[in-house]
Amino acid sequence: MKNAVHSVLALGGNLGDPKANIELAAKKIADLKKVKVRGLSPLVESYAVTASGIDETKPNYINAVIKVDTKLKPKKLLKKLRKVEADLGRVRLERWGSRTMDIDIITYGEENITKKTLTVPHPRAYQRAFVLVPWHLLDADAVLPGHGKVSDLVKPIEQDVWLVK
Ligand code: A4P
Ligand code: MG
Repeated sequence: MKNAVHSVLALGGNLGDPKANIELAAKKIADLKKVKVRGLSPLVESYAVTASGIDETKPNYINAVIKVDTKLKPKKLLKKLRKVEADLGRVRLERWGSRTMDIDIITYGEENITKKTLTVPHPRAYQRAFVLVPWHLLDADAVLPGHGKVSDLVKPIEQDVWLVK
């Protein structure tokens, strides 16, 4: 795709069949117009991070990262991703609550976006093993704008997630 922007998306869920949901979401993203999927990471599992910390009583999450090239503007991309979340049965109950599918925009080219509805790079990505580890597995040279090499960022936290068999 000519003049497309490279973007990294993070997917995760802990309700229903999260593994199947990630694969379904990846298919739906691949079907979006003006979006070309460049790669899907291995799937990783981790304990739920909630507003009050790690909660092992909640179902574990499965997470993955997708690289895309897109000609959609950031807000349009977000809107389409929200539609994919909704198609997969996502209901918004509480912030950081359990969900069938969450799709976050981690990076959009080198852009810094600080709008009410969209902050890119994702403000918590730099400290989240469930984003950084799959991203690193997909792209060993990845850089998170403002935070540096993903290979350095994963080191202190990589034990927080494990590969899905
Ligand atoms: N929004 C702003 N910036 C972005 C962005 N870069 N990408 C806005 C996507 N959305 C963005 O999101 C709330 C609002 O954020 C949206 O309306 C959008 O306009 P949401 O998906 O409704 O709510 P959320 O996911 O609960 O909030 P948020 O802030 O995205 O949560 P996080 O930080 O993504 O955390 N534990 C494990 N193990 N694995 C997980 O994947 N995920 C979360 C969600 C918590 N615990 C987890 C996991
Ligand atoms: Mg979200």
